Amino acid sequence: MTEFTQISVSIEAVAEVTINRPKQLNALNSQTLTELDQALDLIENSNEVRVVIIRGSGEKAFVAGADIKEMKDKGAIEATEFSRLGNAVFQRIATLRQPVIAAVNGFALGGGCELALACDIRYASENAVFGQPEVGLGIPPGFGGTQRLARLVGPGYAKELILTARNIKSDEALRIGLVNKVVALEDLDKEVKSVADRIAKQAPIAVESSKALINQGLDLPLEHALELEALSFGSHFATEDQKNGMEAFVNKEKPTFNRK
Ligand code: DAK
Repeated sequence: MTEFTQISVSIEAVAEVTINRPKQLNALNSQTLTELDQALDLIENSNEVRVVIIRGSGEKAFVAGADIKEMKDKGAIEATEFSRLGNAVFQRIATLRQPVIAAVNGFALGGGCELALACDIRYASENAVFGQPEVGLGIPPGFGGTQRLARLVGPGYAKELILTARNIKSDEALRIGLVNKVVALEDLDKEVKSVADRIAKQAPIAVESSKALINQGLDLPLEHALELEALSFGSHFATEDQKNGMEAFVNKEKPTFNRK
């Protein structure tokens, strides 16, 4: 386990990143974002990590947003730098080669909702609350909320949530497709670990390619995206994982995958 001042990260097949500012409801300041970036360095450079879980510490919040206390006195240049840092870190999560799962307990507001949106899969506890309260603070969402929320739940719901600054509970978040699954708080870690373990057992190169293909394809015309898929598909036939996976199926055995 590597402990930074506000983030801890364990590097193993299922890596766990915890945001550790429970008294401030895990609000993200510049230090938290910088440490998150450093945790991503460790994950990206590890040959061991297959999947990542991000959670907030304590039972009250995943992340209650960007740190308003730190942000409120920023000038235009500092605010732009803060926004660039946040955007770079969140984009890094979204495009990280390994899949990232958000385990959302309690508040996921503003930058917290945007952090969950940057992840690939979102599981929430029944007490989770999602929202983009920024317009009530005099700013638009700044860490990708206007873009990723609209892509995930559609422009209608995204506009309603962002323009009204209304918070929603986990049942509504599930209904509009903002989260994949809602479970009791006491089951959240177990359920998230179970989906992470399942991903970690699949062929790693194929998992990484699938994440990248879905992400990249959504920004391309279908024709180009399908060609990208075909090229990626073909390239997997030069991997040991493909040989092992198909050989094991034919021999009615369990495959072993070595990310080769
Ligand atoms: N920032 C800083 N401190 C926060 C915080 C936040 N976002 N949220 C909570 N805290 C702190 C509280 O100030 C309090 O600290 P102390 O007073 O004890 O020192 C402690 O956490 C506990 O919070 P409460 O006492 O308020 O707890 P309650 O249960 O009464 O209320 C709450 C929980 C989540 C409803 C409430 O704390 C709340 O409304 N928090 C703010 C939620 C919010 O508005 N979040 C969105 C922040 S804006 C951009 C970059 C990024 C962004 C935008 C632009 N660019 C640079 C362009 C993102 C913006 C945001 O995320």
